[in-house]
Amino acid sequence: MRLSQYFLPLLKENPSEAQIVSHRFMLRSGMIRQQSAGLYTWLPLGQRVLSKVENIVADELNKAGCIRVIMPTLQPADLWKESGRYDAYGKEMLRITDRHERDLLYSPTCEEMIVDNFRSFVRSYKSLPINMYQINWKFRDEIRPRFGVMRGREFFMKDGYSFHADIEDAKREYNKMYDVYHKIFARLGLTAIAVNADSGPIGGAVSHEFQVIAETGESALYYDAAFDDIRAGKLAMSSEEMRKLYAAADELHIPEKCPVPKERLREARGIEVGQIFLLGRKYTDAMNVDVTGADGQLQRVEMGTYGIGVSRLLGAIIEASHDDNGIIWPESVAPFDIGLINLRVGDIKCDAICESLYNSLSEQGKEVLYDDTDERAGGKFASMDLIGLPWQIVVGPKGAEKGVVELKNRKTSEKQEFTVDDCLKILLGA
Ligand code: 5CA
Repeated sequence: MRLSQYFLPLLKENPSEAQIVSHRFMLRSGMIRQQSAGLYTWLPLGQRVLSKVENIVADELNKAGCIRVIMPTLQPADLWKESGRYDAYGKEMLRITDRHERDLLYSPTCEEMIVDNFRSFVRSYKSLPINMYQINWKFRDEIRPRFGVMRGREFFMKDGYSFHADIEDAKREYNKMYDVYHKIFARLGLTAIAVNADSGPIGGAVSHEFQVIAETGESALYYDAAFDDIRAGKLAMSSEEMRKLYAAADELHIPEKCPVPKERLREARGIEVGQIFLLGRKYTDAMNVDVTGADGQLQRVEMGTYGIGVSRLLGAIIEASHDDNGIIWPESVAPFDIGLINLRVGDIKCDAICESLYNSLSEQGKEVLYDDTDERAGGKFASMDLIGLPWQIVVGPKGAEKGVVELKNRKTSEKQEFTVDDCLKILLGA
């Protein structure tokens, strides 16, 4: 992508409404624009990252045998009246009436509709288990939308739902999702701590929230100090071992009952990037969902549900990975792999080197943002640092004379000169 032909509306000043660093950098780097409280346009740079995060989430779920669907965001109220949640959900649910005076709502989550789909097709225990998910927009009329995409009103969420013949099988899937979530967050460059949590309006007896530690997080957490060693890479543990360590959300932490001695107990704030729930029969009881069992008798279906805040994850990644100059994207989700800076557009040698790098890298499948504008050097460097691409190639007239370019690693700030060929070799991993 040539910057001169791209749409990258960067902001020079810090927007006054942004109280936390991720919100500030998302606005300044032209990723999002607020349309109204908690509603955002995803500008081109933001859209690219959102898609990459979505694809990683989908990839890991697909590998784990989950099946993708899409359900409507606008839903008939009838289903929600049947489950009893139409009234219970309260003001967070956006209610709409269509031209025929039918009650609709904008889905804040999707248990009712997936259950309705399930019961209209599945008759036998032989079809179980089934784990279906969607990645789709949700609306919750949050009383205090804030911190940008962290607490939006409309937000992008992965919501998964599993159906089982018995509770043991539902627990097995729950544990599997617990592991899959750790894999997903690791691919996004995050270490999440799974804390025991209250299941709230979604319901179910067992629930874990996946929390990314950050000072600006909205949740208070208490956990065994071992998690800090895991986060620092000093200790490796399987999810099974991690499950045995103490970790609780604020509402479930009772100091008198805490099994961890004070000196090993850590208190921190976290960003909840996902939550899983062992639902049991909450919805299948309310909506009468049975299958025929091995003995020919009808039996009630057991469920689990598994959420990930896909749009919130972008904020969490930035909170975890930035410096004073801007975002530092992990390679897995960076909007482009490489920023190519031409310091003297119009100079024959600079232009030729840039064109050749741009073409060679693009042909090899690398995503390159080529700054071919005539902005001054300082501005180009600042913009590239702000948007946080993992690599920058700087092509200036002096180097171009000798056929060398400078390669900068955004994360380490390390800069080194290379011939054009060596630079290509490094970036293409040859
Ligand atoms: N049906 C269940 C599982 S899919 C469910 O809705 N779970 S949830 O309520 O915990 O939401 C799933 C995830 O969505 C949360 O863990 C959080 O990361 C994200 N989320 C929830 N509310 C918001 C919001 N207002 N803005 C951004 N992300 C949100």
